[in-house]
Amino acid sequence: MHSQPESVTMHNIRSVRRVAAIHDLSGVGRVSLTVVIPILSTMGFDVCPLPTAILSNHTQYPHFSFLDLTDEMEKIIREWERLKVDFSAIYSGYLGSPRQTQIVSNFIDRFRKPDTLVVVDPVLGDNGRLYSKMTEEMVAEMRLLAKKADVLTPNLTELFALLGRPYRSECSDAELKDAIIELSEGGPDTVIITGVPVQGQPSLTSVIARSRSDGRTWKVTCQYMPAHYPGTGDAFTSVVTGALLQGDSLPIALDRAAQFILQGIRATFGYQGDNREGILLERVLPNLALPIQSATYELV
Ligand code: PXL
Repeated sequence: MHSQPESVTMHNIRSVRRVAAIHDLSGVGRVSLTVVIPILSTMGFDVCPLPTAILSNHTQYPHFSFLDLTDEMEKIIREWERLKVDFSAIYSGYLGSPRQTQIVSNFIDRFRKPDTLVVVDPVLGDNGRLYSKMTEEMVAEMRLLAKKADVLTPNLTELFALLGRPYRSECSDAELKDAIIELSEGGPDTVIITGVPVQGQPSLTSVIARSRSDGRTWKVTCQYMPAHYPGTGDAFTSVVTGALLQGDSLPIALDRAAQFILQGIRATFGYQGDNREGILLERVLPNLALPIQSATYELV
C-alpha cells in the first residue's frame, strides 16, 4: 500500500507558489474570495482559501445570510499545520468576527518564514462609513492585526478608522504621508492608501504609498469614473500582492493594480446594470497576463 506523504512540501518541486487567502466567501456580488482567487490564479499562484464566513451576497445589499466560520478556521489551520503547508504569502481581508483577528495573527506567527509576504487589507468600510457588520471592537482588533503586516492597504475610510480620527475625503499628499508614517510605526513596512481623490481634479483618483525601509512615497494617478463598485479594493490588493510576489517594484505593482481596476470599471460602466454586482472581472482577467505598457507613478 502506498501511504500518504506526511508533508506536502518535502518532495515537491514548488514551481507554483502558494498564497493563503483569508477572506469571506460571498456568493453574489464579486467581492473577497470570488475576486481574490481568480486574480491570483491568473497571476500564477496556488490560492488556498481560509474562509472567514459564508454569505449569500456581500453586506452592501440590504439583506444577506451570514455563516460565521470562526471555529472552523481553527480546525482548518490545525490540519494545515499537520500537512506542513508553506506559503509564499499570507493575505487577509474581510473578517467575520473580532476573534478572527487574533486567529489570523496567530496564523501569521505560525506560518511566517523569513521571506513570506504578509498582506493585510483592513476591510472595515468605504465612503466614510463602516460596513454594516463592522463594529468599533473590530476596528480596535484590526489595529492590532495591522501591526503584523508587511503591506497594509486601507482605503481612506479605513485609514481614518485605524488612526481613530474622523473621516475626511479631502487630504493633501503631505497629510497622507504623515498618516502613513504614523500607521507604519512599529508595524507594516509598506502602507498603500487607495481611493484618494486628487484635490482640484474631480476626474482623477489616486493611490499613495510609502515603504518605511525604502523611505520614498509614491503616487499613482488614474481617471476617476463616477460609480461605486464593491470588490474593487479586494481586486486592487490582490493584484498588488500578485505583482509583488512576481518581483515587481512597489510603484510598478501599484500601477498594474490601478490600471487593472480602471480596465474593469471601464468594461462595466458602459452597461446599465446593478453596480452592487461589482466589475465584470471575467472580461478583464486575461489582461493580468500582459506586460505593463506605461506607468503613471511619481514621487511625492
Ligand atoms: O469588498 C469588501 C467586502 C468583502 N466582504 C464582504 C463585504 C465587503 C464589502 O461590502 O460585504 C462580505
